[in-house]
Amino acid sequence: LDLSGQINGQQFEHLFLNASGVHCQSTTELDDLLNHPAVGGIVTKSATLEKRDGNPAPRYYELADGSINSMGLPNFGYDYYIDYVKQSHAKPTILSVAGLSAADDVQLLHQIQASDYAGLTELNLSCPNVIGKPQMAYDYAGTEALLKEIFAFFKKPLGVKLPPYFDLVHFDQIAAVLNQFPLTHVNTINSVGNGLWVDVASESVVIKPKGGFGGLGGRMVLLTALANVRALRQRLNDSIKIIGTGGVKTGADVFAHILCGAELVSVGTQLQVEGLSVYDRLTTELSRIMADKGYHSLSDFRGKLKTI
Ligand code: RRO
Repeated sequence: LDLSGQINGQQFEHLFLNASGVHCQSTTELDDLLNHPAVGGIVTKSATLEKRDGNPAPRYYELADGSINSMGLPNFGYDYYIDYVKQSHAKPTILSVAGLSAADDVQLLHQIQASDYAGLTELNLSCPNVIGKPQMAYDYAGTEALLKEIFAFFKKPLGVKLPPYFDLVHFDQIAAVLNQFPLTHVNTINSVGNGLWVDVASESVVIKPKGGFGGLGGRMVLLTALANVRALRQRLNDSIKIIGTGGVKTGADVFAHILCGAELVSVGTQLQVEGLSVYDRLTTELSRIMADKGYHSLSDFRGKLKTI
């Protein structure tokens, strides 16, 4: 079976990636992913200009049907990740960067432009957990102005990580902004921002930062993720590929992401829960579904979701 996809002409021999934030903060973790046969490429933890410890623990909590996090961008800093992705790797790399401000974003991208990194970059416009910093991609005019400033000097392959949208007009608005730029891809969705879990026995929240509010991931966000992949695939230029992220627990979930139009699929919470063997299980489950249906490659059904 052909489980490959392409972004900006870069071949991913296998569709699976990690979702940024999970198993990708250290070079050891990134190596683990790259060495796994069922992983097609990697995304780094979003890098800020300087190293950050992130928010106080507990800052990640697993629920029956997903996760809530307010990590607060713990990462080893831009220099650490650019050094890693600049090395020669057998699989494609995606360098995720997240400024703490639009000015930081611009500075990060200037540094990438000036470096000899030739791979993909992904600008995280959707971190929900830095206190006092709203998710940029909910500000359509701000996102447009930022991307205008960036594409005036940035000539390397660039995609963006988006937050989930919940209104059809908002899909129209963000797509109208993104379609103005030569983006290689959008990665959708980031966590569903600022959920709140209440533990009834202890009458308490379960994570410490922000009074318990945090980004939701895992199976509970699958329907939102599929809607975002589908709605953006219907609205974005064909040249902008979609990385489907959110809610993947089974091979059927992966199949659904592809049907909605995903080129590649990321696994976040379920990778955290299950470890790297999740990729073997998902590959087996997806392959069985495809074989049963007589499909040989993802392109046999990618984007071909039927409506009634
Ligand atoms: O580090 C985080 O708190 C975090 C980030 Br940058 C993000 O983009 N998404 C998320 O759920 N957590």
